[in-house]
Amino acid sequence: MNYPAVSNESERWSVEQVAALFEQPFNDLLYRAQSVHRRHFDPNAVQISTLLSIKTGGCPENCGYCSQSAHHSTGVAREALMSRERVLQAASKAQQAGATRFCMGAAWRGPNSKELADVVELVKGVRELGMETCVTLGMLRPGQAEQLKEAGLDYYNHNLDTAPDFYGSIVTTHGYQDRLDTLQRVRKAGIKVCCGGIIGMGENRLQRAALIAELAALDPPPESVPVNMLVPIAGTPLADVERLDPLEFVRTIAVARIALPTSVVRLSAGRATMPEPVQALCFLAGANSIFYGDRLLTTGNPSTDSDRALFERLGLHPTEPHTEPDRAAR
Ligand code: SAM
Ligand code: DTB
Ligand code: SF4
Repeated sequence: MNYPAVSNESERWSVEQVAALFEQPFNDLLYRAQSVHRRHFDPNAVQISTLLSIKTGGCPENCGYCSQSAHHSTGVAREALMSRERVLQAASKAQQAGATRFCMGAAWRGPNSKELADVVELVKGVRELGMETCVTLGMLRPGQAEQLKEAGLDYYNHNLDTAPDFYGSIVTTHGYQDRLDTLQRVRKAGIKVCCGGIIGMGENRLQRAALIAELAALDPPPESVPVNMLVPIAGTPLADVERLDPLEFVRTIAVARIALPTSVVRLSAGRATMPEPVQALCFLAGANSIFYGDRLLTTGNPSTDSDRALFERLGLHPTEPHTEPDRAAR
């Protein structure tokens, strides 16, 4: 088989090399992705995270896909930061249902000092339950990531979302470099990076390749890479964008797996409307994490019962918490 290869997996991928992966016949691409996957991971283990929107709506940013932007009329009401008690209740429920990581999302451009102090307390509380912690709070100012690290935060989620040359068509209130700056602050503070994107926003294949090349060029690459299928939200500029072929989504997962061989790739938003055979192909393509629980932030997700049944049918089992592939063993 003729692979357009970066043979040494730790070499940097160019956009053209990533694009060449997309052009492979589907079977060749999935075979290669599954082979890479098996070199680094238990092929039947899937990491399970539960999401909670701790501060919903009224966001000053204008991300074109987002139900929570104050620039769009989506019917999502603006709420205050959730109380510690409610957050810990939700975390505990998620833990009992089988989640090992609790991800808290806030619709902020970035937190102010009071808001960050409140989140620090939430992180401490969730850690005390014995769960891994992740937060996504928007852009961080110098010093803020260090406070989160001090609280024991495991992961910070901050997505690049799409290709650099498409980002300006999706959001204009902040830029790609702002995202990279926050990612660097998170990395420097010693917090693990969760960074991915959204597929199906009207980008072309080359732009999907450029997103993956950007993610793979982060040094080191993100430990966790969420790949979201756009959930179209009525009232947003992207509500009526043409739906992406699900097989192109599977290809994107496979390409991410090959270009990011030691990252955990999460099959993220979009599962609520994704047929289970397509989800199974995503796992075959190298996805090894999901959001679990009947809600994402403001939209639905498959029920825990249906996910348990799917795992059973596919012979999948949850990953032990705090286990990661050996990144030195490439
Ligand atoms: N405000 C913070 C930020 O932008 O980083 C955190 C919350 S934001 C909702 C987190 C991520 O959710 C976005 O970067 C995007 O990748 C994803 N997301 C939001 N709305 C989505 C949608 N409608 N469909 C798919 N993914 C979405
Ligand atoms: C990520 O990449 N996907 C999650 C999480 N990080 C914060 C959010 C998905 C949101 C889907 C739309 C919603 O429920 O509002
Ligand atoms: Fe939505 Fe985050 Fe953009 Fe705000 S910054 S509009 S919450 S994606």
